Amino acid sequence: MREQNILCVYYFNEWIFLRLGERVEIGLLYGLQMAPLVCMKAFSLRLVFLVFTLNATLVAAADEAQSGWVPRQDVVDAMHKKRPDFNFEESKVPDYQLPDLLVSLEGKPVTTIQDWENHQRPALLKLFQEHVYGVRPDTRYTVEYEEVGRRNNAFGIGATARQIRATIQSNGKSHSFDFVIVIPKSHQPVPVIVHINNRYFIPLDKAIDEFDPFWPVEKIVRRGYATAAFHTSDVDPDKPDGYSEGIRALLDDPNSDEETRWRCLSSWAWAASRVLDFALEEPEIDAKRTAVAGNSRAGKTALWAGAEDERFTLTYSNESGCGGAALSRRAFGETVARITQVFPHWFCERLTSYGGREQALPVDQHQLISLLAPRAVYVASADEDLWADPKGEYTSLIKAAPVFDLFGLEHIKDPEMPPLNTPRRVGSTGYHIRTGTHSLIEQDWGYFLDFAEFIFER
Ligand code: GTR
Repeated sequence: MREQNILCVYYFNEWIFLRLGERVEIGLLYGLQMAPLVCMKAFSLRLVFLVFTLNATLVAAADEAQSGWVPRQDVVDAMHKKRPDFNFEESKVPDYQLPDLLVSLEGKPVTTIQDWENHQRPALLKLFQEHVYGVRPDTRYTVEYEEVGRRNNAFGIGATARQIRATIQSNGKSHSFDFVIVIPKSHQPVPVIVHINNRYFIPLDKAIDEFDPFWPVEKIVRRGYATAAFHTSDVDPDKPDGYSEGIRALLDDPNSDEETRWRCLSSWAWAASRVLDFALEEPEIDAKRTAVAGNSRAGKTALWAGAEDERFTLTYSNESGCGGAALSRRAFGETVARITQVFPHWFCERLTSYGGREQALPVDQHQLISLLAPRAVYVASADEDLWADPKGEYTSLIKAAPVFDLFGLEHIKDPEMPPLNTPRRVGSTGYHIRTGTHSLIEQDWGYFLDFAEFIFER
C-alpha cells in the first residue's frame, strides 16, 4: 500500500479526512482555522496518530498551496474536443519575440519618462489605433444628459441612484443611450467605477432591487464607491450588420480610411468616456479615483478605454482574452484569425490581415497594458477559460514591466502565475485566476474591489 499523509480535522462535531498533497482539499484548511487538528499517518495498514499544533499544520498546508496555476489536463482535453482546430497545449505555443517596449519605432532606446510620454506612448497608441482597434473620427458632436429616473436613499444607506439618458447630436442627427449611476452618501468625494456591460442594460429599479453578480451595485456602493453602467449594444449594436443603428453611423467621416476606421470595441470605449464626462461633473465624484471595468469583449473594451482616456486611473479587465490582455503571438485558444472572422464588427478591418501571421503585427497586447502606466491595472482569468489564454493574459501583464519600472513603480514581476483563488497585488498591478468558467462573478468583483481599495486608499 502507498504511504499517505492524512489530516483529520474535528470541525463542528464531525471528523473530516483530508489527504495532504491534494491542493483543493488543502485549500479548505484556511477556512478551518479554529478547528482542533490531528494528523494521522497511514502506512501498510498501521496507523500512527500525531497531534500537531495548529500553526505547524497550517504552515505545511500553506507551502503545498503555493504552487502556481497551470491548466488542468481534463480542461485541456475538453477544450481540444470542443475546438479541435485550436491550440490549448503550452508545448505547442510557437516561439515568439515580443516587440520591445522601450525601443522607439526608429530603433532608439527610450530612457526617460519624457521620451515615453512625448514620443513612445503616442506612437504605440497610434499603432493600436491603426492596426487593432481603429481610429476614432474627428466629427464634431454635442452631448446632453437628461435624468430619466431617480431613487433616493437606495439600499437604505442614503445612496442616490439615477438613470441618465445621453443624447449625442451631430449634423442634425442624434443617438441616445442610457446609463445608471449610483453614488453613495459621503462627506468626501468618492471614487467611481464605470462598468461596460456587454450582456444587457440594467435599468434603475432592477439595479437597486435585484442583485446581479455581473454588476453587484450594492456591494460596490457599500464599499464607498460610486458606480455607473451602460449596455454596449445601446451605443453600437453588437452584431455584424448593426452599423446603421449605432453611434458610428452618426459620427463616421465617410472620407476616412476604411481599413483603419473604428468599430464596436472602440465606440463602446468612447461611450465609457462619455459616462465618465458626466460623472466628473458631479461634485461627489473624485476625479483622481476613477476606474473602468468590463468582462470578455467588454474587458477588451475596458483596456482600450483606459489606453485612449488617461482620466481613468484604474482599469479592470476580466477574462478579456484575444484582443484584450492575452498576447496575440502565443496563438493559444482564440486567435486573431478566428476573432476577426466571427466578430468582424469589433476591430478595425486591418487586424483581419494579421490572421495566422501574428508575428507580423507591429504590436502585442503587453504594449496595450503598458499604455495604462503609470496608472493601475488589474487583469483576471478563470481556470476553465482556456479559450481566453490565462497564461497569455498574465504574461502580458508582467511583460509590461519595463514601463512601470521607468516610472519607478512597483508591479508584479513573478513569471510564475499565482495559485487559484489567490489574488496577487504588487504596487500598480494586480491579477487573479479563479476557479470556474468564463464569466464575471461576485468573486471577481470582490478581488477587484480589494485591489481598488489598495489603489484608491494608498
Ligand atoms: C467569446 C469570444 C471572446 C469573448 C467572449 C465574450 O466567444 O470568442 O473573444 O469576447 O465571447 O465576450 O463573451
